[in-house]
Amino acid sequence: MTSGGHIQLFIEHTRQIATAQGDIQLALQSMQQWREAFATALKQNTFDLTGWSPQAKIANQLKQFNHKLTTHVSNWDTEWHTFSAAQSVAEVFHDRVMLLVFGKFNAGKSSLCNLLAECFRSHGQTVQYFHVQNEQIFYTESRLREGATETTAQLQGVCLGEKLILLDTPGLHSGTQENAALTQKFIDSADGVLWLSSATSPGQVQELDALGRELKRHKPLFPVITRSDFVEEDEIDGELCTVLCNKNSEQRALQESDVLMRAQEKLHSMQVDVSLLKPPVSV
Ligand SMILES: Nc1nc2c(ncn2[C@@H]2O[C@H](COP(=O)(O)OP(=O)(O)O)[C@@H](O)[C@H]2O)c(=O)[nH]1
Ligand SMILES: [Mg+2]
Repeated sequence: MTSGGHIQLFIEHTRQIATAQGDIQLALQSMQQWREAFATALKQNTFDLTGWSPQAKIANQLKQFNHKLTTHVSNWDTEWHTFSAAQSVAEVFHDRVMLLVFGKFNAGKSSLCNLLAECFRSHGQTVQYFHVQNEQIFYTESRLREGATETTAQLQGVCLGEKLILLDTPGLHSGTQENAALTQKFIDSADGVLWLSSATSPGQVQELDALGRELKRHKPLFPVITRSDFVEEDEIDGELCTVLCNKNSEQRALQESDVLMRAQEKLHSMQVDVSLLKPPVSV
């Protein structure tokens, strides 16, 4: 997977990424108009309580319902504004393809991001690491931390070349409250998901439950089996040392087809379009 030819081809493909640039303002405007009309209609059509005895249980329930409905509608604007702050920060990346790197702690998410970043850099591409703090994006030169205990669920990532972004997500729904809006915005605008799991127990499909929202939005799912390697002892210049070797292609193919089959079944049971699933790869 990391052979020079494949990487070169991958980089070429990312350079050809073109995003559809329709006028989003027009679409937003018409959605806003629709929303306002909908809100007015909802507010005008609350239950009429005249004629009900205020002591009647049902009258009480209807009153509560009316109250919930109107407060819910009034909150729409506040929620919209919360997200629009995040929106403007996230817009820096609006013309790129963003992939969510998803998987359990220790699956190898940060390592894969760093590896791909190095490959891009060695092919003369720009690489820019970043993390999100206080609803802001901070760019850094330092690689993502590997093997680190994820105590704070910080969203971090790396821009690969001009068109591709990998988002290294410690957990989809565990973002700290202060970064919640921006984290959610990023996750919402991700275009696809790399689902990493270790070759020691690949494709634990229950992990996909957390991706329900993303998959129902038709984001492609690309399973990656990490740690597809083993340690061998070798003797170099009379000294015993350990060498990390790749698993052979038969072992990889077996795991890949097993993950494919189980993930297909899982997506089917989640009522998600199975064609979103891409063939798994081992790294
Ligand atoms: N043998 C082996 N170790 C790996 C591989 N990828 C990551 N690791 C190690 O696994 C540990 C966890 O990796 P990390 O990228 O931090 O996982 P994350 O928690 O998903 O971000 C680190 O010590 C890495 O060095 C791999 O492909 N093979
Ligand atoms: Mg990590």
